[in-house]
Amino acid sequence: MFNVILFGPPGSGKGTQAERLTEKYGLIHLSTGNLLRDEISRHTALGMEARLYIDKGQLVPDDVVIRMVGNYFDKHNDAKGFLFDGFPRTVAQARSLSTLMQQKGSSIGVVVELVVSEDELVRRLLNRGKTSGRSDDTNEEVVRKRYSVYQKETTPVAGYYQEQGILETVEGEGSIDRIFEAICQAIQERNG
Ligand code: B4P
Repeated sequence: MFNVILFGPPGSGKGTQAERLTEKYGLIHLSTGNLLRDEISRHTALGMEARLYIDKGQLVPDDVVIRMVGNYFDKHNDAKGFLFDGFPRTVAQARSLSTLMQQKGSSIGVVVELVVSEDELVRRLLNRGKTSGRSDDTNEEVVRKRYSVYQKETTPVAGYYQEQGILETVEGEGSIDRIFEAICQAIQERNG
């Protein structure tokens, strides 16, 4: 089992690259953002709770996200590997993921961090907001709040994986194809 984490700020292209990577490597795509939006569209209790946070640009509480990820794992026992997109977003989530991996007798092979400037992120997300129907992409204040939450709560996760020696950094600005190639190279170096 080879597991990859795609890491980076909101709008850095995690979702965009994840689609291609899962196809190329036959991994199961675990996007907590997609799972939460699915819960919201089905009007579940979890979705209703999550929406309160997402609409304000805040993170959904760790216990809610971790439970949801655990359930998703249970449904994919035969996976040959996972691509984590947008998870973990806090050090508490990273520690829970380590425990879940140990229980499966597995580990994270590589964490690929996409680096993009704040101005480019805001531009991309507001642009997506014109067509996506995503309420968290239409308001510049909410978009900037997401970035400040990322800096405060999520960037320490990079340090957590740096200490484990599995963090790779990729320039996330430029063509989608070129960024994809750079990510594949980082994965292949670790997956021999
Ligand atoms: P997510 O769904 O994870 O989404 P994201 O961070 O906004 O976007 P992503 O980085 O995937 O960008 P994308 O490829 O789409 O999170 C949404 C919310 O859910 C969070 O704010 C939070 O509230 C909640 N949440 C999710 N996971 C959570 C967790 N683990 N814990 C707590 N809360 C959680 O790209 C963005 C745009 O850029 C697209 O329009 C794309 O076309 C464009 N783009 C991509 N690559 C480009 C390139 N190279 N050049 C130009 N444009 C590009």
